[in-house]
Amino acid sequence: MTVSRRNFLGTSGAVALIGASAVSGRVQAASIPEAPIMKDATMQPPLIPTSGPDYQPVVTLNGWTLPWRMNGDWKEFHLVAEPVVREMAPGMVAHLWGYNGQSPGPTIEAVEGDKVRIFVTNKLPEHTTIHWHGQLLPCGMDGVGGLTQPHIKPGKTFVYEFQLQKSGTFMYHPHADEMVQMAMGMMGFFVVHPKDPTFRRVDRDFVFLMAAYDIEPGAYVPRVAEMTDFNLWTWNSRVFPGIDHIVAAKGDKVRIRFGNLTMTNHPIHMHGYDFKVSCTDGGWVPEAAAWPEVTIDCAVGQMRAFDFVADHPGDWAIHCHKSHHTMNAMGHDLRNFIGVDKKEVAKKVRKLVPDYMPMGSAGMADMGEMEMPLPDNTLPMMTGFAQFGAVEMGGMFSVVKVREGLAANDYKDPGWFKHPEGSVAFEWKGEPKKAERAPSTAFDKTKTAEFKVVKPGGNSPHDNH
Ligand SMILES: [Cu+2]
Repeated sequence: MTVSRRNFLGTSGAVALIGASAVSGRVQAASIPEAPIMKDATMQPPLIPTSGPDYQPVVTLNGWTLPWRMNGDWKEFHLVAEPVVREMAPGMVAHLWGYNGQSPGPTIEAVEGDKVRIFVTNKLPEHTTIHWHGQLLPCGMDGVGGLTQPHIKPGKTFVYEFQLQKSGTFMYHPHADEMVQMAMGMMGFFVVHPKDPTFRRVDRDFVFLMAAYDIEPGAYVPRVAEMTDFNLWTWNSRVFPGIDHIVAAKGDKVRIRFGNLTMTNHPIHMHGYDFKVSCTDGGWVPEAAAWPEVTIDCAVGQMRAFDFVADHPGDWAIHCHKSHHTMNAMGHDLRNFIGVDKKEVAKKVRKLVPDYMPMGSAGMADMGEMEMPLPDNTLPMMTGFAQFGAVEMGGMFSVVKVREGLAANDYKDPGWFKHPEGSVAFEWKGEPKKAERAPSTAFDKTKTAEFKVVKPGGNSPHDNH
């Protein structure tokens, strides 16, 4: 793991400790646990539990799980809220706010019944708090700045202590200057595993959070005041082709869990399978009631998990079904030029702008293949290549790769699917048939159209006035 550790026993540690003891008299420890940080957006192997009940740990796409330490019967974690640099896909980084070096922050994993103590150190230039979305806990641990606790001022550390009442799918995010702090990328996943290791157990369990950013081409910092017109739709603050593939062995029971902290809903669609909706942030859907879907909408502030048995090998697309959410930075005021002959106009424009390229006369697919000059730190609107050519996607798109014979906990990219012979759609190369129908007259300009005019109040049989 490329985790590095920070030492909080220096001067900042002393300040942080005063902050912590001022809030909770119950902290037995003389020291704050170390806060591991992550330097890059590489998926880390699942953190297999070494004590307590057994469980199948989750895999965070392009992310990691926060290590903890035991202190008596408390599981102790340390989150640091701070400015981070997040690579959104190779070729583009964003200057965001997050936790422990990345946005989203590390995934927190624990077990139903655990007593968790979470230290939160604020290294942002403004105050913050953390709300534990979906957890049942004492009101004063709920993390709503001003309402349930004082804000955590810059440089201070607060302590949250609560016992995990139930297993399930949760998240954490600030409840202070929310519009700015969530638009800057502050969020993280929180998975509580069942005490019974066999309950709804799967072999592979993937998690991601959805966030939307508005980062102008060439810029690094999101425009936080944007309400609707975002240009980067992300899973774990990554866009296609930068989002990890979801790799599973044939026959595995697989769970995919996600939460939505954007400003709009995301219908998440997976190809090749039907799946069962198994869990929400409110709890487990009883197995007999888990309903089948191929697309599950996730509204703002909701979380969803679905389960399937990976019995169909292949490279199966998984994506948001809103077509504008599978694109990267673009202008939204493009005209539709389909059917327009721009040749004459292009000649004139090139006298002024020699590089001018007329586009869009036959759709926009040419943008998926073309290498246009882009501003620095900007991703193409439609991009990515697979074994048959340009994928013409961006944003919320990835691939579920199901293969035979993968070892347990092997999440390495297995490459593109080797299709069985004769199982790929193919070009028909026979002789074209002679036209059997009469040519259409629908667009024949030589014929005049006939219109029948019915006078208002006339004798039309449909007139019932
Ligand atoms: Cu979407």
